[in-house]
Amino acid sequence: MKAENINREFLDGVLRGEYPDVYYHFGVDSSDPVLEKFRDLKAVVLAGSGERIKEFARTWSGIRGGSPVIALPKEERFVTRYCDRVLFASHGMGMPSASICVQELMRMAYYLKGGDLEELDRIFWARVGTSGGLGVEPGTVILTTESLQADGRPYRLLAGEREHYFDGTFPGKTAAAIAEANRSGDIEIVTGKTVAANEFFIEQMRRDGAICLSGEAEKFAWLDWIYKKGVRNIEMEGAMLSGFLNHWGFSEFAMICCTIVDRTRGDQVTSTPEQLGGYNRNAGKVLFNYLEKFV
Ligand code: R2B
Ligand code: URA
Repeated sequence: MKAENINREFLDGVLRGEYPDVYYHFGVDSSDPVLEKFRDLKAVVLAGSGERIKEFARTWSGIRGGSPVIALPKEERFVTRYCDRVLFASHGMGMPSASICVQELMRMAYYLKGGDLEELDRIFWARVGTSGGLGVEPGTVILTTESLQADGRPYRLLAGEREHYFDGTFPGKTAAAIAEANRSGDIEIVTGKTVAANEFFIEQMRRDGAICLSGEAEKFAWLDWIYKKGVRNIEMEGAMLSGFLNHWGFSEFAMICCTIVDRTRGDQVTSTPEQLGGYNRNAGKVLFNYLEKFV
């Protein structure tokens, strides 16, 4: 862990009991007794939608012999479930939403582990989601090696007038371990870079938005440019996720995204609900095959 990059000035005051930490978007604070049940936390699994979180928690409970599922009460922003050492949380769509989720979960994790950096570093983080693929069949699962913004540069944020850049790489050994845990399966898995766009239409160079700022040639030039950089899918949270987790110094995290459309063939997501369900299940299976070994 990178102790110097964790805001211990604030977080250690919580541990000393000087004030509680309010995880506002989750509707609890650090003094809430429900958190005592989360002390064994070993993995944080993130997904965009609350329904997927509920389904993941049910699946994990089934795998773990009906282990109880605990919910945090507030579901207005993020849906949360805890079951057998895994905290499942939805993050909404896009980096502004997901960054709130990740920061509050990190504060919670720090509190749960009493600020013990070795314990914290044993936590595995994963985002499981959907994405637009580049030259791969829908349903393919992409394991991300590095996530970049749409201009090919890493995630950055403004801190006042200063632009802060984050490291978007994902740990190769975790991606390799996930691939290994799925070696005997029938799901197509590809490793590659991921573009995390700030928007679904304009920044992903779609031509079917209500605003279209790029021509067909420009769109394909961009798809070709990112493909040549090693990008195999496009989504909306990965660069922030790896950026923050690298900043704090975590060693084990991953992004596992199914593709639901091949952007080299079209912009609209025309798959049926059944097909989409199947694609999502692929990403879930890849996660659980690894979680069963890890947790
Ligand atoms: C994938 O899918 C969502 C947009 O449909 C977004 O949250 C993402 O990253
Ligand atoms: N999510 C995205 O952000 N883009 C896609 O094309 C599909 C899912």
